Amino acid sequence: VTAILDVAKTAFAKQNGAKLQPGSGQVSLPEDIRGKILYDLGSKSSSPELAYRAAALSVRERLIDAFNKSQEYWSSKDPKFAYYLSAEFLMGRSLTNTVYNLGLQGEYGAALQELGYSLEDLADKEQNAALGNGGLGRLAACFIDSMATLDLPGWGYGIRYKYGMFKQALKDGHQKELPDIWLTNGNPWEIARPEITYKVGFYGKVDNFKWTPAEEVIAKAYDNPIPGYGTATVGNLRLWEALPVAELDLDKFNEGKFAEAVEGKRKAEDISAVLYPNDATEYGKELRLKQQVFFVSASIQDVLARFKTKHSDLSELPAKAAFQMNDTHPTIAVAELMRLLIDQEGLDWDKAWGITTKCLAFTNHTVMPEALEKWPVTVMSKLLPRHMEIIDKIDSIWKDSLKEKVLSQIKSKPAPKKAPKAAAKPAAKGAKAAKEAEEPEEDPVEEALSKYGIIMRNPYNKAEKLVNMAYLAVVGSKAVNGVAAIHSEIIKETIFKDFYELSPDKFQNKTNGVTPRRWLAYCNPQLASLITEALGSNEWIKHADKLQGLKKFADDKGFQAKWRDIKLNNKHRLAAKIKDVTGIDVPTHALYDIQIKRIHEYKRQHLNAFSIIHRYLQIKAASKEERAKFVPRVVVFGGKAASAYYMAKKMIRLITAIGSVVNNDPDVGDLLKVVFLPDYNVSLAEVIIPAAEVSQHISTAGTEASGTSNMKFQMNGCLIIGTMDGANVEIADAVGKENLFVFGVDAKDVTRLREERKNFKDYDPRWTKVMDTLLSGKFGDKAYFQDVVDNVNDMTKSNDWFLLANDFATYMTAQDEIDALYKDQDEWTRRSILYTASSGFFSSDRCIAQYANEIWDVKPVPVPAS
Ligand code: GL2
Repeated sequence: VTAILDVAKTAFAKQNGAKLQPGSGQVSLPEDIRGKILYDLGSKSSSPELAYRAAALSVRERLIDAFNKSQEYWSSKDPKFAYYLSAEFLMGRSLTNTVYNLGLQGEYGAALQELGYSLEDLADKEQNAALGNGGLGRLAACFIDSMATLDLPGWGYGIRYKYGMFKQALKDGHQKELPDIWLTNGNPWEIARPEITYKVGFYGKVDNFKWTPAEEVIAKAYDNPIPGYGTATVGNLRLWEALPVAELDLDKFNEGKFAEAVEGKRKAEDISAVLYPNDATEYGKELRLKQQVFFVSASIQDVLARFKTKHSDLSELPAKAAFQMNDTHPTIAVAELMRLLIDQEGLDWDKAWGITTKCLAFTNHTVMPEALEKWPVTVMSKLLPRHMEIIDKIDSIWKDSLKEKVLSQIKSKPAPKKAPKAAAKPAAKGAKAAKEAEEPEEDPVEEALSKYGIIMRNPYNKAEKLVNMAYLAVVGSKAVNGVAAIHSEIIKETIFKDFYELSPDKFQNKTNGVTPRRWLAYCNPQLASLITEALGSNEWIKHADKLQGLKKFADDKGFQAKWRDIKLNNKHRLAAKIKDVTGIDVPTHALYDIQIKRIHEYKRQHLNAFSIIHRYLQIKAASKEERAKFVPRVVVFGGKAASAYYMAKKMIRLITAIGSVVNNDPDVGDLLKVVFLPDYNVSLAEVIIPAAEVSQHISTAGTEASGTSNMKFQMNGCLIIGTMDGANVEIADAVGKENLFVFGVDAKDVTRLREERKNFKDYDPRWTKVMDTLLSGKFGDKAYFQDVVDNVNDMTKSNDWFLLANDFATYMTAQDEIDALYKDQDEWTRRSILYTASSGFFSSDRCIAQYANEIWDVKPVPVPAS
């Protein structure tokens, strides 16, 4: 059949000049691209935009050929698949990544040159696919790259948002959000699958376990082929678009009510319209829950449909499918898989539960309480009545199973001297205690069980009940993991303590990783060539542990000089970008100091900003001779603030306000520049990271689950100033702690310090000066910055929750160490080489191999190269 198809394809191609297959010898690549401009895009003339689209369409054909082969091969072998369920996939651009992963850079580079373009210039014309907020979404993108590269049968499943992460502009130094209209020119990297659709229901009634939804939408599939590197394997990211069951309400239409006639369509399409722009912060909107069940239901239905084409016994499902739930966002999967197995497949409860708890696994990505989703029972019951019924039953069976244990615990405890109620609430005082004493006494067993409850009381409003999605996930999963060693320990001691004590074996760690393709080989091509030359091969791109081989060059002066030259070239590229975007001239001989990540109080961009104020004051106070000794710095910030996050938005304004003063002060000149690069995204990161010399990862210890940009900076030989938080701890282990600029309190001390700080008065004089300067109006509107200062400096208004004042002194010491070390360029470069050399562990290939072996039990199935 394939042979016949090939003959037919060639015959067809011969009659249709422009449709000839590139790479088959039938047509040259430049002709193919020209043909695409003419026939697919309908233009007789070319432009960089058209050339990008034509080149992408041309690459797409190669990609689809390889994709079809891979998927057919896997289907014929029927191995176990991993399904990565994620509300976010922050893919960025695809052209360079696809061309390089397929090994076509030579061919396409030459063809485009013949047409008068370069691959790099055209790559710049592509829209970023920004279907994610930050680290969590980008991690998902790195993971599917690694799955394909490691030949692991697996797909990503998510939502095809019409509008991705908002675009950020600056207006008078304030963040302004603009819609991300990324699909206007079409998306050459996706394949629409109108034949693959599923229905997803909402609302309605449950009668004797039978759910009749009041509203239904269609989920339509779009496949995004994911090419592996150095392999024939091409994986898949299947994203769902929400569509109405019926385009029009004909009755309304006939009545002339045209707006009402399309109301249902609009409501359905709303589900996949926008990505919620919240990163590790509050969600809580009903539409968000709709989005979650929408993509989870479609994905599980899809997996079951494929499974059933080959198997009839559903108890084999765990041998064929592993679902990884990326944070709480897809955890409704626990109830949805149960529902499908029971209501649609006719399984009994116990059998369905056995299958569900063998198929699902859960990753926690944050301990921020506001990001651990909890849905009001009222919302869940209304939107998903059958799911709520199932969750109720899971909760009660779960708690029943713990009753005996709890009873024996109660019996083994000495009997309380006072009434049990009073003993259980030692903190209650005065009127509050009196009110509580009036409340009916709770059964002690029930009370002891309540800490395990998937359904819980809202601690701020006892009348309200909530579904704790993280607990649902823990109970419904075979494995639970954190994303860095310290984070995985913290979740066992804090948010999941009671669950960990019940089943310690369920808890694992999977330290995050990033793909060395995008984040070193492709974004830093000169460094990649130098590394390949030094190591004698480019195997490190697939086996990042081979980067270790660079260690022996760390002291080699010749190698150091080449290493530095490349950094300087990358700094020139970034300086040009800064000039282009902001109009600010930055010197390339200065130290490039970068902090790029979502703007958040816990990430403490304001701590960085305060240290810049201190530096500025020092420069101002210095004599001419003293000024000559300063190490010039360019401090670059990038990151978006959630649109409703008041303080984060003020932090942006703080940075831009400092920049406008510092950058225009003739006393300062080239000694200090402060840049806020608007609209931070994946492509911008690809320019910034290779140019960075020091990067800041300065979260309050215990708050950043892992961080992943720290790994990207490390790979690119950028030194790190950071707290002992998230993956910084493991980076310090790998590089040698003495080679990082470490400061700040340890995570174990944070709770105590937060308590003690209520009486804190012991401010560092440099800190006080910074606060005073800010409140003097030096950086503009002092009233505007009053609450920024109050938040960290006024213990009567706030207790400096993120411990900025506390960590300021050690932070300044670390900053001084940076300046001192930069004067010794040989030592600086030696460290830089060591960073890259020790970054192999932080490859997402290592991380995904661990998921595959230790959680999914999915084995590589390499697709034969044809
Ligand atoms: C995050 C964490 O904040 C971040 O530290 C971590 O690196 C990533 C990936 O594991 O996950 N959690 C979260 O909710 N977002 C993150 O980026 N948005």
